[in-house]
Amino acid sequence: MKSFIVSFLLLVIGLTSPITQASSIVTGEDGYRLWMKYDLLQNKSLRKAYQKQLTKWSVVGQSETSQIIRDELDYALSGLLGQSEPAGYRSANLVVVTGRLATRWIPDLGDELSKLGDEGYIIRQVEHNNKSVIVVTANTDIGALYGTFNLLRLVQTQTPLDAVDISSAPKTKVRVLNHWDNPDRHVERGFAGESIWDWHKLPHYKYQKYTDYARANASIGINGTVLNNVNADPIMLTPAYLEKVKALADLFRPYGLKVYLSIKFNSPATLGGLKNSDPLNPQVAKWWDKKIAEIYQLIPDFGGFLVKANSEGQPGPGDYGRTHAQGANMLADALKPHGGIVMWRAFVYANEKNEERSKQAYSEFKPLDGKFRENVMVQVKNGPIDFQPREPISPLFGATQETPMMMEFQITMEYLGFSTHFVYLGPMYEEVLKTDTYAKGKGSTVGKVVAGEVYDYPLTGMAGVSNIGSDRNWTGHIILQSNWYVFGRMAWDYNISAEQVAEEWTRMTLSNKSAVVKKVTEMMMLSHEATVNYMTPLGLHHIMGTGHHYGPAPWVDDLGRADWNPVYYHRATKGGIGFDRSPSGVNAVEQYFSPLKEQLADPKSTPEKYLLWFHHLPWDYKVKSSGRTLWDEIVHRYYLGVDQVAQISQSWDSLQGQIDPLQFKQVQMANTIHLKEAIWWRNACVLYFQTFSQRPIPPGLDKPQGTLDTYKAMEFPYAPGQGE
Ligand code: BDP
Repeated sequence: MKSFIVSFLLLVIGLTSPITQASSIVTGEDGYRLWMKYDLLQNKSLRKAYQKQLTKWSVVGQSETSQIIRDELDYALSGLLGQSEPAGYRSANLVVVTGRLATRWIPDLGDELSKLGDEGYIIRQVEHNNKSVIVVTANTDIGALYGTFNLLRLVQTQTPLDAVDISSAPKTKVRVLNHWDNPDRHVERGFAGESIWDWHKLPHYKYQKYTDYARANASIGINGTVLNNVNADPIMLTPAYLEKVKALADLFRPYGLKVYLSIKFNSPATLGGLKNSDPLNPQVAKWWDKKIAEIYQLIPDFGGFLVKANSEGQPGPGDYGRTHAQGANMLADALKPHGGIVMWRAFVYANEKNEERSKQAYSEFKPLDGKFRENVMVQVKNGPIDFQPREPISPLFGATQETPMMMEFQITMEYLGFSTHFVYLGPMYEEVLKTDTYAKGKGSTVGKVVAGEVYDYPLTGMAGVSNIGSDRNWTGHIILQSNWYVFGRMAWDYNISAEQVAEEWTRMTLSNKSAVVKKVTEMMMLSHEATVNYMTPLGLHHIMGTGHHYGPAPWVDDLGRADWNPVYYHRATKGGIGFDRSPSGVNAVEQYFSPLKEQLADPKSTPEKYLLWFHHLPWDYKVKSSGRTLWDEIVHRYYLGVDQVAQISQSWDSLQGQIDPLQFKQVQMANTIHLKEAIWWRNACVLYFQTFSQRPIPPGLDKPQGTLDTYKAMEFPYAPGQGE
């Protein structure tokens, strides 16, 4: 009887339980492992070849970094090849060795290594004692770590190693992520959860994620991290927080990752109780001296400071009538004896200046060339305004012979669809880095300027505003991991192509099947252009929603500052659209070198992608590439953008069953949002601009759904990532 009751109850529970079909337990790739998956290689013949070449390995060295290399090799090779055997250096087929000892395997090494500097490396197949050995060597253990990651990348992407011979050294010295993370874990412009730094639990509680973060950065050559927001909270410089910073620095050190902090310029007054924070006040300089000594006491290899000053309400030397150079130099002098640097941001603009916003950074910093100390870099955003989906280059690149311009890219997608739009930023970074400034004649590309190859800068660097958060998959969207990845790869080598990086990232993260690699690479390469098309085609810019920057709001005209309003930027009237920055307008083109200056001065020679950035043109203006009127062309591009997103989404759907189901589903869900939002962008913008153009939607295109009023009425008080 008892067993009958039990069976009956079980039956009832079974019938009412929703778990009837597929299991609710899902395992698979959730994105945590990033591009360091190391799953067993499916290509058997290659796997066999690698097993012969790599299974028996030896890492010569005793440092913490050497141990990290051992751990990584063991973990990676066991995974990729199903075999890993630490061996003595005599019997090993793979040897990782630092410094002159390498001549034991490469007797004719000469000064090859010394030319590669502190971070470069060589990976070479040699004959040694009648057997083939692969040698990874560098001047330092960190260089050897980078080399090891490169070797693993070759295996992960199934590149044969026979006769491998690679020498590589970074083209820029400082390759840093900028975290816009606040002490309360809110990330300004962050769309992947909270800050990964749990300040409250530091210094004692150290998540494994911190170590994995350092590993991931080392794997792509990133060698620094600015832990906190440029809109800095002075609390970061208090003793309690410096202990927390130290805990992270200690974890990151063996991965070659230096720690930097953003500082608030008025800290001497707010934290130190001084009367002011004037950089020429000796008390102020003294306060910084002491504070900096305190930091180095805790963190002997501390990197230095990132400073946002006199920008968007932040305090700065201008508050005391001093220049940016005077402010930066005061900090640089205090950091110098410890080896620290200052990254001083050029993102400054003010309403009161009576100069068009896109021109202000140049006007402010160009005259200061030569006035900065040797341990200062000026960190400038890639475009003259502000991380728009597409901008021409900032005219500051190439304009300063003595002051290093450091590149600042945004990796997080503040203006590009947050973390639900499928946008690979490689093509955008490449477009910027390969643009010719003509600073010293043809071929003076932005990449070369930044790398100190046009002018011999004492310091060089690239910064990327991080898209990392507490989300399990780090970046909120699997595909957006590739933006962290490509930033690192291009900071190391500005010459590398976005396509090559897309392909290698796909192989490491999604699949090595060539059909999948081809498809995903194509989607990635299309994605940035698609986004520009449905958001801001033909050089339109800054027409996003107020404050949060989510979605379209080209109609906004009531913000406190003229240059915060979308209408300031697109200037649509019944007569036409676009911003006249040519000599007949605000003449922003004068800040560029010839022949770029002349090219951009004339709508006929301006690349169409920047047309409305530099020119105000009538709606009937004939667009060269298509022969359409400007109005028709704008509308066509908005529609094209949506079609391209639909194409990406369908293409992704066709991969079902060919990649991990969890990865597949995450991206598929995001694609649904992406398409919906692309349509929203298109409809809202086309309807709005139509009120000026008063022209019909060109034949062959559907009428946009909805009414302008409904789009205008949309509000998003809780959109993620908002600023202060
Ligand atoms: C803007 C962001 C703002 C940042 C600012 C900056 O909206 O949150 O503080 O850039 O770079 O694009 O300082």
